[in-house]
Amino acid sequence: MKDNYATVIPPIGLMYLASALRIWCSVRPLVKILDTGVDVRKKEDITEKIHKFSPDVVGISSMTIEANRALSIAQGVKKAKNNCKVIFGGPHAVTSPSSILESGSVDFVVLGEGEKTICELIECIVKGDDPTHISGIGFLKKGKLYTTSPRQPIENLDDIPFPAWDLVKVKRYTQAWNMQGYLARKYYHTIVTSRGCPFKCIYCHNLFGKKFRARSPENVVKEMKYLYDTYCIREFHIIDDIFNFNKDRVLRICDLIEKSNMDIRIAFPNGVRGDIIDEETIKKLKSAGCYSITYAVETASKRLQQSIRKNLNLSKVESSITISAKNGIFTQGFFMVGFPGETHAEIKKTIEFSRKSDLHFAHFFQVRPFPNTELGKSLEGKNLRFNWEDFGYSSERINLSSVSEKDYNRAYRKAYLEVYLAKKRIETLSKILTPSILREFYGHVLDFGEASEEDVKVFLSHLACSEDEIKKHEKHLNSKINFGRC
Ligand code: B12
Ligand code: SF4
Repeated sequence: MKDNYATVIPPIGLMYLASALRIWCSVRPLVKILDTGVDVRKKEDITEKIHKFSPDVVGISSMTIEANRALSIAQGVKKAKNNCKVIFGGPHAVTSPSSILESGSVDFVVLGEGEKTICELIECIVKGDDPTHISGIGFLKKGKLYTTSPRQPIENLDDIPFPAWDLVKVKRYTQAWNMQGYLARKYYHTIVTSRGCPFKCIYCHNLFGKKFRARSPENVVKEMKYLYDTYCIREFHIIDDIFNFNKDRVLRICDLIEKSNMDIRIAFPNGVRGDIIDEETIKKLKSAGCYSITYAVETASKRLQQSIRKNLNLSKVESSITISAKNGIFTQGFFMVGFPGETHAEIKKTIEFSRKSDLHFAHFFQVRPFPNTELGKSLEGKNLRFNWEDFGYSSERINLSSVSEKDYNRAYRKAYLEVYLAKKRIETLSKILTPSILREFYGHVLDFGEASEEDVKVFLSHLACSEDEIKKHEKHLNSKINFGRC
């Protein structure tokens, strides 16, 4: 099951588990996927569906941000069928196994990579065996969390069966909001070509371990070709942890795509490390169909790059952004503000980096310490409020920076104004976005940044379009923005 938030992408994790169960699990269970992002949304309808299907086991996948709803669904499952076993997996299971089990509606948590674990666990449930010998799981023993030995990662990813596309409505995800907000082609699908990342960012959830494990280029392109031929998929979003860790593999994937004669577009909504990619690779990606790359820069402060252990080489990533943009690739950047002890000058440096860069779009996030990450652990015992009940996008942030609450929130909102009111960005975006999308987009940016009338004038003065269009933009923005706040 997947929760429903603004962005809904194919539940690739569940699709992998379903295939593994069909092929690897000796009890050959009948498997269904219920995606609460696109199939059913209301809790009552979900419970109703479960009641009708009457499963022996329900597996739930959830990120931490979706945890509340996932747990209430688990509760609904137990109400619909009390003897149904509930297994909880995905990022939140790793983040907070105890709280999931203590909710009373979940029997097992699966920690990390799930294909092998789910098969063994289902076999164990069917046979009524003792689960303590199954690695990679957690359950309550005498009311306390008991975790078994860690699951060894699957060494050869080519061994994992392809995701069970037949269990979801593949084309329907095109109608949902995807990770980058737009598509170059009508039908797209996500694809995972590698797992694990050797870097050590302190805010990372480290789901797939520190060893980079990669599918062979042949296996990756075989999957693409299958989706191309069977489901008319013409665009792929690659969502690895670190797709470009091995340059030769990237070049080989590009070669095989070109040889396959598939007419496709490729986007990287995440998973490309900006300081280890070079011009040759960027050009090669472009000729294989890549039209969009998102670089996670996070902070432009060298001190913070070290303290968060991302250790990104800032001048290299800056140049990768420029090379990508020059090669006609749409470039986006992710930035984080509010790291422990971050100063106002450091926040400004990050904003300035994104403003001056050749990025088309920049996204800013406020740092949140998740339990069980290095960052979360370093703050344990500091009496920080962490309210699962209210853990949503709009819920209150914890300010770890050295800047006052008011200035921190102001700087965060202003970041958008500073970046998007830069002359070169307005000129570029007004050439590539349709006038109505541009209006809509700037309406949101200016409103979120609590823009003044002066800011709107700056925007209008940098526009590269006709007088008539400028007037239309002005009218739209003036009606959208709540100047009263400023
Ligand atoms: C795609 C993606 C998104 C997408 C879609 C997420 C989704 N619901 O599927 C979007 C863009 C929405 C997204 C948003 C965010 N994301 Co995100 N995202 C990812 C990403 C890059 C890939 C997820 C994926 O499909 N992986 C591939 C599949 C194969 O893995 P999987 O789903 O985890 O499944 C495997 C195991 O987890 C396990 N498993 C999973 N479910 C289950 C269920 C059962 C029953 C069992 C047995 C096993 C099991 O088995 C599967 C196969 O091995 C991951 C990083 C990563 N490498 O996973 C981050 C990640 C999931 N995201 C993360 C975060 C923090 C976020 C944000 C909160 C970031 C932010 N500050 O805004 C937002 C949340 C926004 C929101 N409101 O939803 C964290 C999650 C941490 C957490 N504890 O929740 C991750 C892990 C990144 C990281 N390395 O830290 N994200
Ligand atoms: S680069 Fe990404 S996947 Fe790797 S450690 Fe950092 S946050 Fe995690």
